[in-house]
Amino acid sequence: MRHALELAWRGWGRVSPNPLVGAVVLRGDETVAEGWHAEFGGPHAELAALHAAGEKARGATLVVSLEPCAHHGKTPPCTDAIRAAGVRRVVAAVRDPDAEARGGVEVLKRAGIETQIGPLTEEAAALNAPFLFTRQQTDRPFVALKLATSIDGRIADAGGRSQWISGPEARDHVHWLRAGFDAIAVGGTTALMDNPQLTARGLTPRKPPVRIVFDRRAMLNLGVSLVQTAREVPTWVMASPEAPISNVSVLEGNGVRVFRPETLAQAFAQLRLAGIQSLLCEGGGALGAKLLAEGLVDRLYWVQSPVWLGEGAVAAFAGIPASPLADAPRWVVVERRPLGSDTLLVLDRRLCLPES
Ligand code: AOF
Ligand code: ZN
Repeated sequence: MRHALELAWRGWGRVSPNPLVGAVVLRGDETVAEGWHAEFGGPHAELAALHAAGEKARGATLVVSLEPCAHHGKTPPCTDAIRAAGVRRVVAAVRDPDAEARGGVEVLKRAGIETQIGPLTEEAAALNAPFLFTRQQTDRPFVALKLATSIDGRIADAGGRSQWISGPEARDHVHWLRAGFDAIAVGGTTALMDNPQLTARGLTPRKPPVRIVFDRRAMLNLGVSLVQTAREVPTWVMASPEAPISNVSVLEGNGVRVFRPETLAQAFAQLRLAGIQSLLCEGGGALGAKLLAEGLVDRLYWVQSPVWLGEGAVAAFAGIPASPLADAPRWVVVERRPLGSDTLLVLDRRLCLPES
């Protein structure tokens, strides 16, 4: 199963909003074939693995990181292919909560195939957190916040300088990370001051993530590269109903799609309706702190760099209400990864485990 989870990652940037799925065909202890979901709308991982196994699938065990689907979607049901291949046993890490695809285990059981859920259910749930989250909650996308802080939790020095706290390895990793999200967001001040591109580099995503700027007054202007390239890479601005109409017109005239939600919650609801299932917020500090304080962050990608910025430097976690230790929210560690001299810590607010 660990290998199936590793294979699933090969679809990163290519399959969203569908899940990352990997599969292995076993005969006894021997791996006879493997497969993964490589492209949105393409063959599912199970089918790829069964195809690779050929006749060796007969009587074998199929190990897959997500319950096989039982529906006709863009592809026929994997349960049909599993039966036709003569698989004897199916081990799936986690149930599929998708309203259309669910129920594969029951279908397989009725066909006389042995089934099992787990091991590595929690790892598989973390792997597909955005997919599972959006099947549980429909009022907003799965929201991840990326932070690069000093060892003392600061995002900029006392003079506001933040380039660069983290090293090149961490920055490359963030480019790779972007490719798997439907959208990348920053605050208006960050867009104006840092003039970022917010494109995925190092991996070509199936669709470039939509670039979103939370800019209540619609202050972005033509000097900003996000606006200059809005006709090439989708760029949206979340303004407020009070934003000057002249600013909004300039943005729209340059190919920027402008939304005018009243609150942050409404902004997220509008993004979900517009098809965004997963969003990676990259700052700045004010937007990140607001998202955290309002409980709108599902995942934290926290790059910790071994530099001290000390008193007076800008704190990453200001304005979070205090909690007594006994009831303090405790997040789930999803991953710890060294990146050069930095450390990436991936934390989820909770695991989205489907009912089994
Ligand atoms: C995938 N890849 O490897 C597996 C999936 O529209 P379809 O036919 O591609 O079906 C998508 C659904 O199938 C998806 O939401 C999930 O519930 C299920 N399993 N999907 O894209 C895969 N195994
Ligand atoms: Zn399937």
